[in-house]
Order: sequence, then structure tokens, then C-alpha cells
Amino acid sequence: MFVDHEKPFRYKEGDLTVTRGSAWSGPGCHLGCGVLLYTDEEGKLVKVEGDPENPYNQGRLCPRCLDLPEVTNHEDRLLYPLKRDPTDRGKDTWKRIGWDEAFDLIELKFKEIKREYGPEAVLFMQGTGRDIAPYITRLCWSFGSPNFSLFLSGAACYVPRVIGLAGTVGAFLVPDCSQVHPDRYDNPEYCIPETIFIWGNNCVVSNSDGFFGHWVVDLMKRGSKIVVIDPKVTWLASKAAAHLRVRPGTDAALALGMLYVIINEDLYDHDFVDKWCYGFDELRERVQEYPVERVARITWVPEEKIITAARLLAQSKPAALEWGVAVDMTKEAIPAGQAISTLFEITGNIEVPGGMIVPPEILKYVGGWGKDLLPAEAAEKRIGQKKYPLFASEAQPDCIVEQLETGEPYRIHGAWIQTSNFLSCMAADPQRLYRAIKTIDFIAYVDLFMTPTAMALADVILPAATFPERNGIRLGDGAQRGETINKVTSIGECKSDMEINLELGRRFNPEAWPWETVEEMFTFLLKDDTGMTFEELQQKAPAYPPFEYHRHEKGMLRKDGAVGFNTATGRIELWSTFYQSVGLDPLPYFEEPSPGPGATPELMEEYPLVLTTGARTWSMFHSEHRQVKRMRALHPDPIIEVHPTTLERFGLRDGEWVWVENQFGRAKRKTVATPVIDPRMCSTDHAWWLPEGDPESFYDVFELNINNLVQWSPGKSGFGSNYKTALCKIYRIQEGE
Ligand SMILES: Nc1nc2c(c(=O)[nH]1)N[C@H]1C(S)=C(S)[C@@H](COP(=O)(O)OP(=O)(O)OC[C@H]3O[C@@H](n4cnc5c(=O)[nH]c(N)nc54)[C@H](O)[C@@H]3O)O[C@H]1N2
Ligand SMILES: Nc1nc2c(c(=O)[nH]1)N[C@H]1C(S)=C(S)[C@@H](COP(=O)(O)OP(=O)(O)OC[C@H]3O[C@@H](n4cnc5c(=O)[nH]c(N)nc54)[C@H](O)[C@@H]3O)O[C@H]1N2
Ligand code: SF4
Ligand SMILES: [Mo]
Repeated sequence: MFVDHEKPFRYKEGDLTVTRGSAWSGPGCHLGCGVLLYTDEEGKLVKVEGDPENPYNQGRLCPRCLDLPEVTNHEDRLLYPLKRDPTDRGKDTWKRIGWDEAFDLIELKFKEIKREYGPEAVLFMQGTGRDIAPYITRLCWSFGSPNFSLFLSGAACYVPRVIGLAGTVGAFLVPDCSQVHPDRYDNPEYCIPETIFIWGNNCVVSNSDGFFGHWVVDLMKRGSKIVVIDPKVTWLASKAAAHLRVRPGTDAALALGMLYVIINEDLYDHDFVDKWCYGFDELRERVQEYPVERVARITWVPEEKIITAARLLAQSKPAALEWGVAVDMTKEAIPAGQAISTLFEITGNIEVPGGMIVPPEILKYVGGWGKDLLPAEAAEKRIGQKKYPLFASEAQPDCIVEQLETGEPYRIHGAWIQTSNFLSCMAADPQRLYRAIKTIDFIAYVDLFMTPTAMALADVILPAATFPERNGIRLGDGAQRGETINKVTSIGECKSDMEINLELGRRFNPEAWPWETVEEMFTFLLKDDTGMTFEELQQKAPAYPPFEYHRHEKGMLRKDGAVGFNTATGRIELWSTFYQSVGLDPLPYFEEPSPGPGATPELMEEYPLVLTTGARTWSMFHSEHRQVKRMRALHPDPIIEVHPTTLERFGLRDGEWVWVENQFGRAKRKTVATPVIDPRMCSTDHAWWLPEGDPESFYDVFELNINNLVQWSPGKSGFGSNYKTALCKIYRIQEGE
């Protein structure tokens, strides 16, 4: 199904050419909103507007997309490949080279390593990756290495929620905001959620994982209520029917307390549970460990609020859940996600209009592209797979760090790093990772800008294109539609990530990369899903695949065509046979975040505040945008938000520079006094570095990185880590420090 467009995808408006298409990376974002890109007669990108014809965002854009010309045309962009002598790592001694030399060098080095040590001795690492991720996995697996991953402890972003649901529901679930229908809220089958639970997610700012935050506002205007589970009074929380100000890292306890109310007050959907769920009696028994008064003590949420929220959920027909990375960023992320999703399962909100729906294609993305290219014996060597069998595609990040340090069971000699500035951003304990990764003989890096990670570690850097400089197709989270990214401009010698991967792929393994151009490769990918070529889709996008509700009742969720869900029992497994089979607790549970007030009370005297990190800001995508003047002006400094009484308690003032410190390390921040934060905690930005700083001190990254206070320490499943729960103290920075 298509949207009727008035004009072709490219047309003239006065002196300017307008090109319709989808946004994507870079600069980074998880979505692909409909954009109109305006270029002048010289082919320079001069303006970006939201595409009012695109049902996804209906003409709306965030500041970062509106300011795209500043990023694309930025004077600090990397314009051509660079090389540096490996003995010079950390020094600003880059030399310009041509693309042929860069590709030859990478091909030579990686093939040398493969010959001498085996393909597994090369890591292929991505950052948030976005629509580039599938080409990185294909590059990795077609090279023969099983070690594709990201330098994020416990892969604590999105993947825990995806894997968690795969192990219990057999599919991912997303809240139905009518995004699957081109006619959106007017679709006759659609029904708005009565209540939307926004859990550890600030979607109007972050627009994460395929979810455009403004849909919540649209739905509120149409009558939906919201419940917000967030320690902070966010803009959304200020509009909520109930705001549960949970202590960071205790979401599992809160969800189990709500389950206690729903089950013991007999508010669950008996019909759905009887027909479609497995293990309800065991769940009932488990939740008895979480009476509301205990949960209130653990979570800081008053008893009556827990009860109100639980009853509201059970009474809302339908109810939907929009959850975020806060659920993943605690060590026991899998049981936390399991407890939260169970709430929406036993209340019968699955596969109903306005509830939680299974989006098409999601697992295709998470599994990566090209897995069939990896020989079975190579997969056996995937780092961390013996310790953490849930890691079925990617190498386990914490195990990679250990292996880099010990060289056991084998040494890593090469690394391909694309879309990741991990020394500012992904890595826990970044200085530990820096020391570990320095041992690698050869590191190739692909980015838009020079970064602390590239300056510290890379031997060769390839300059990547921003999305207006390239073609592409939308592949990714919640991909309920076909979109194209359309090239409108060129900058320096930058190449798109896909061109780079195709060229290297052809050199590593020509059979796996049989395409002459990236457009041919896109057509290959599109054929199955849309039957269209890239050029055809370009004209007609967005394309919407057919969609139905209640697919579990129609045999549409399982490969064998049977009714039910894609699990061993054919039901939603409240007691997971899959977790049981890999030695994990089959039921959801709560474990105190450690360190934390519950697990390490002895540390509270020295580090009296609970710390959460990384709440997203409008103008910055992780470590990006620090050099983009208009975006930086909106958020010029790394800040720590603290309640005014807490600041007073520590003899500090608003707007002062402080050290935020705990037993693992410290980072510099500027205080912001604000009542939106609970006096027992504080919240701070992540991903800071100063592009205006000294390149050879890595742009101050080690002084500013809040992950100095976070350890590599995943949960029992290998998923989840404590990025959003730590302890800290704050104190004034002395002059000269
Ligand atoms: N303390 C704390 N730390 C966190 C978080 C937190 O909440 N708290 N959040 C974590 C999460 S959820 C994530 S996903 C990670 C993100 O970690 P990263 O993905 O490493 O973070 P980015 O800053 O987005 O780094 C991406 C790099 O890719 C470059 N880039 C952007 N677009 C493109 C492109 O199209 N091609 C190429 N080749 N490069 C591009 C950017 O310039 C940037 O240097 O950070 C994590 N770190
Ligand atoms: N502008 C912008 N957008 C982004 C990004 C960006 O860097 N900038 N990053 C992208 C990426 S990779 C991701 S993963 C997403 C993440 O996007 P979100 O999932 O929205 O994550 P955050 O903004 O880190 O945190 C969301 C909320 O969780 C609250 N919170 C903190 N700790 C806890 C906790 O323990 N429990 C609960 N319930 N809430 C808690 C915070 O106060 C915050 O309001 O955003 C994506 N979008
Ligand atoms: S969510 Fe915002 S930054 Fe991301 S593509 Fe849409 S408008 Fe652009
Ligand atoms: Mo993320």
C-alpha cells in the first residue's frame, strides 16, 4: 500500500530542488522520519523540512534534523581517508591518503591477520549502527569472523528487551500507535490505547527504537491517558494520570508489585491467560514475594501509587507500553523486561488494536544480515558464547574486554570500527577498554568526524557520508514500511558506509558481495519484502506491507502455520521454557542493583547519592553534535541535575563545576539545581568530549566521561549492565584542577 503523492520524489521549487525521502544516519537517530531536502543550484544542502505527506511523522521534525545542513556542511567533517603510523597512536600526525590506498591497506592487514591467526582474530564493532548495522554484520560474517559486537557492557541497549521477548513471546512487541496503517488514526480498525505506560523512556526527546515520541501527544489529544515510570519529572510525567518516581534500577520490583496487585485482586484477563499463556500458576506463586509494602520500600514509590497504576492498567482496554533503555541499563535487565512485559500479557493487551503488536521484520534486523555466510566451526569461536548462550549472534562485549586483556583463548589482532565512538560513549570504564584495545595490531575506523576514539586508537580512518550524501533503504527496528534514503549532495571524498562495506566485502569474499553498485544491493534486499527495485521504491515510498491484528489466532506468527505464539509451547511463556533450557530463572525476579543503597549500604556514607546517567537531550545524539554550534548552544556543558536541598547539603551552588565521583572513578560536571530530581539522587549527561579541546589529550574525554564511574559487569544472562544505577558523591573542583 502506498501514499498518494502529489509530486514526484524530486521536483523544483523556485531556484531550489526538493527531494522527498527518509532521514537516517548520520548524524545518528533511531528513526527515519519523512524529510524534504532542499538543495541549491550548486547541489549544496540548504534546508530541511518535515514531509507532511509522510504518515510516520506527518511533517514534524526534531531540531537535529532541522539543523542537518549545519552537520552535513560542517568545516570539521572528515573529507578524505587518513592514515597514521601505528607507533604514533594518540598523536595528531595524520596523513591524507587516497581511497585505493586505504582499501588496499585494510585488505592487506585483515587478510594477513586471517592467514596467520584465523578470521576470528578480527573484531567488527558497531555503535548504535542503525541502517548501517546489517552491512557491518555481513562484512564480519563474510570475512569469516564470528566476532561482531558493540563495546557496550551487557549489550545494554534494546537487545535485552528484544531477546527477553523472543524468549517468552517468540517475537518483539511494540505499542500500537497506528504506525502500521498509512491512514494512521483514521484507520477503521484502529482503536486508541486507553492508557499508555511510558516506562524508563523519554520518547518525545529520544524517539527511540522506531517510535516517534509525538505519537503519544497525538494520542493524548485523542483521549489516551498516560502513566509515566521515571525517577524524574519529565515533560510527559507532568501530564500523566500517574507518575511513579521509581528509584533507578528497581523497575523489576515495581513491575512485580503491580503484578501482585493485578493477580491477587483478580484483575487479569482470565480468557487470554487460559488460552494463550503458559506458567501462570508459577507466576502467581512468584509474585507473592513482592507484596506492595515491600515494593514501596524498595522502589521509593508510595504503596497507593503502585496500586492505582496496577488497577488502571487492568481496567484500561486496551493498554500499551512504550519502554526505553532504562529497562536495559540495570544488571538484571532480562527479568526486569520480563516482569514489565508480563503486565501487558496477562491483561490481554497482545495483538489487539491499540495494544501491543508484533511488528513485521524486527528479528531480521536483530539477527543481522549474512549469518548464513559464517561457517559453523567459526561460530563456535564466538567470544563469550560458552559463558552466555543467549548471545546467539553477537560476541558478548564484557567477554571481549576480558579476552583483549588476557589473550585467552586467543588474541585479537585487528578491529573494524564503524559508527562508534566508544571511548566517549558505549564503553563502561573507558580507560580500562583503552588499555585493553591498544594491544590490537591494526584498527580501521569509519566516522563523519574526528573523535576521541579515532584519535586514541585508529590506524586508518575512512570518512563516511551523512544521509543526504547517499542512497539507502530503511532496514530496522519496527520497520513496518519501505522507505528510501536519497542522495542529494556530496561532500569532499566521503563515501557512504554501504559503499565502503560493499567495496571491502568484494575484496574479502566476492561471492558474498555479487553487486556492482549499492543500489543493486538494495534491490536484492527489497525484492523479498516489496517486490520492487530501489529505483521503483524511490518514486513511491513509503510502502506499507499488509497488516492484520490477532495474528496468533490465525496461525500467522509461527513458521509451521499453527495458531499461537512462536515459542516451544505455542503460548506466551510467563514461565520461560527457553530460559530454563539455558540455566536461567524461568520467572521474573528482582535483584538489588549493586552497588546501591539496598546491596551495599556500607558505601552510602562515602557515596550518599544514587546516580542515573544519560537521559537524552534534544540537540545531541550521544557523543555527536558537540561541534555543531546551534545544537551545542542548546546544551553547552556537561551537567548534573541535583535537587536544590541536596546541593545545599553539600555546600554547593547552582552552575558550579564539580567532580562526580565513586569508588571506580570520577568525571567533571556543572551543577543544575532542579526540583525535578529526587533529593536522594542525581542525573547526569553521558558521552561528553570537547572537539575544541586538545586532540592529544583525546579532547578531554577521560576527564568528562561519566562511564569512569561504571564497571564492565553484565547480568547473569550476559545482558544488562549498570549504566543507569550507581552511587556517587559530588564536590567542588579546586582551582587549577
Ligand atoms: N553513561 C551512559 N553511557 C551510555 C548511555 C547512557 O545512557 N549512559 N547510552 C548508551 C547507549 S544506549 C548507546 S546506543 C551508546 C551509543 O554509543 P555510540 O554509538 O558509540 O555513540 P555515538 O556518539 O552515537 O557514536 C557514534 C559515532 O558514529 C558516528 N556516526 C554517526 N553517523 C554515522 C554514519 O552514518 N556512519 C558512520 N560511519 N559513523 C557515523 C558519530 O560521528 C559518532 O562518532 O552509548 C551508551 N553509553
Ligand atoms: N536526542 C537523542 N535521542 C536519542 C539518543 C540521544 O543520544 N539523543 N540516543 C538514542 C539511543 S541509542 C537510545 S538507546 C534511546 C534511549 O532513549 P530513552 O529510552 O528515552 O532513554 P533515556 O533518555 O536515557 O532515559 C529515559 C528516561 O529514563 C529515566 N530513567 C533513568 N533511570 C531510570 C530507571 O532506573 N528506571 C526508570 N524507569 N527510568 C529511569 C530518565 O530520567 C529518562 O527520563 O534514545 C535514542 N534517541
Ligand atoms: S526522530 Fe528527529 S532526528 Fe530522528 S529522524 Fe525523526 S526528526 Fe530526525
Ligand atoms: Mo542505545
